[in-house]
Amino acid sequence: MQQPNLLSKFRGSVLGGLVGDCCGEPYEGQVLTDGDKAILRRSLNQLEGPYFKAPAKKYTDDSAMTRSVIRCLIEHKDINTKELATSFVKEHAAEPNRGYGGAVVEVFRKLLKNKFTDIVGPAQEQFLGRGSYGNGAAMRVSPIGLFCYNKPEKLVELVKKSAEITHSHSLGINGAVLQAAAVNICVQKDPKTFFHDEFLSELIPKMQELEKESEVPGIKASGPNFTQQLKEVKTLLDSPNPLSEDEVLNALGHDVTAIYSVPTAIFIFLRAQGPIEGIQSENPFRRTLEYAISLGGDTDTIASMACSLTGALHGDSLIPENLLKHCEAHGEFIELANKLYESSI
Ligand code: F2R
Ligand code: MG
Ligand code: MG
Repeated sequence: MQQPNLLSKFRGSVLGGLVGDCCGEPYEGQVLTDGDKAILRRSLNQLEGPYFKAPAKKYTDDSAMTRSVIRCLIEHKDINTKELATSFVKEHAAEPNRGYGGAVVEVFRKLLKNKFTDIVGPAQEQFLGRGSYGNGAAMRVSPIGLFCYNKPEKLVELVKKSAEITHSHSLGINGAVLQAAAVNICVQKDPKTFFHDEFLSELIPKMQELEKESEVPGIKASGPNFTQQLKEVKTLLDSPNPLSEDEVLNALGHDVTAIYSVPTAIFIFLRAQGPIEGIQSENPFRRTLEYAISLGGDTDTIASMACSLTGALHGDSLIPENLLKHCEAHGEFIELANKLYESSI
C-alpha cells in the first residue's frame, strides 16, 4: 500500500467521523449482547457489499456540529466564536431531533436570548456554574487537528475557542484538545511505520503539560485526568494476555463524559491497528468501526472519534465505498473535506 497523501488523510478523517456517527447511532446507550454483535457484523457486511437502495443512515449532533466547525475553518481560517456559536444554534433550530446532549440545548436557548452578545457565559452557567464535562466539544473537533497539521502550535488555542461555546469544565475542554491532538499526530504519521508506543509517547507529554496548566492549586481532582487515562491505555495495549471487554470498560469507560470516552476512542483506534479477536477483517478501518460499536455505550460518538483517527492515519482508501454511500450527506462531507484541505495548506 502506498503512503496516503495529505488530501486522502483529510478525507479519511472527516468521512471516518461521519461513518462512525451514522453507523454507531442505532446502538447509542446500549450494551450489546453476542447476538447484537452478530447482527452488527452482518449489517456492516451488507453495507460494505454490493450497493443496494436503502434509507440513508442518519447522522447525529456529532456530525451536525463537526460540519459547523469545518465551515468556520474554511471561511475564516480560524475559529470565529460568534460565527461558530450562531452556526451551532441555527443547526439545532433547524433540526433539533439529531440527538443533542441533555443540557447543551440550554446553552443554545441562552445564546439566542442574549443575541450572541455573550458567547461563553451560557456555557459557564451550566451545571450550577461547574460547566459541562460531556464529550460534545471533543466529538466535533477532529477538523481542527487536521487544519493544524502544519501549524500545531495553534491547536490548543483553536480547540479552546471552539469548546468554550458549550463546555467550560476543564475535562470537557481538555478532552477536546486530546482528540484534536491525536488527529494531528495521525495526519503526520506514515501508517507503515506506526507504533502505538511512539504515538502515546508524543501524546502523553502534551496532555501532562496541558493538565498542569488547568490544575487548581490546593484542590485535588476527584477522578482521573487524561494523562492517567492515557497511561491506562498503554497498560491495556501492552498487556500480554487477551483483553476482555469488561477489563477495557472498567479501565476506560464508554459514557457521554469526555474523560470516559475520548481515551476509550484512542484505545479502540490503537487496538484496531492489529487483529482483534472476534472481528474478522483485514481492514483497520472496519476493525475500528466494529470494535467501537460492539463496546456499546456512547457508540455514535466513540465510533466517530475512533474512526476519524484511523481515517487520519490511513486516508480514505480504507473506507469501504458502499458503506460511505449509505451515510446521509456523504457527498457534502467529501466536499467539505476537500475545501478544508485547500484552506489549510
Ligand atoms: N445526548 C446524546 N444521546 C442521548 C440521547 C440520544 C437519543 N438517540 C435521542 O435522540 O434522544 N448524545 C449526544 O450527547 C453527547 C454529547 O453531549 P454534550 O454535547 O457534551 O452535552 P451536555 O448536555 O453538555 O453533556 C452531556 C451529559 O453529560 C453529563 N454531564 C456533563 N457535565 C456534567 C456536570 N458538570 N455534572 C453532571 N453531569 C454532567 C449530563 O448527563 C449531560 O446531559 C454525545 O454522546 C452526543 O452524541
Ligand atoms: Mg450524537
Ligand atoms: Mg453520542
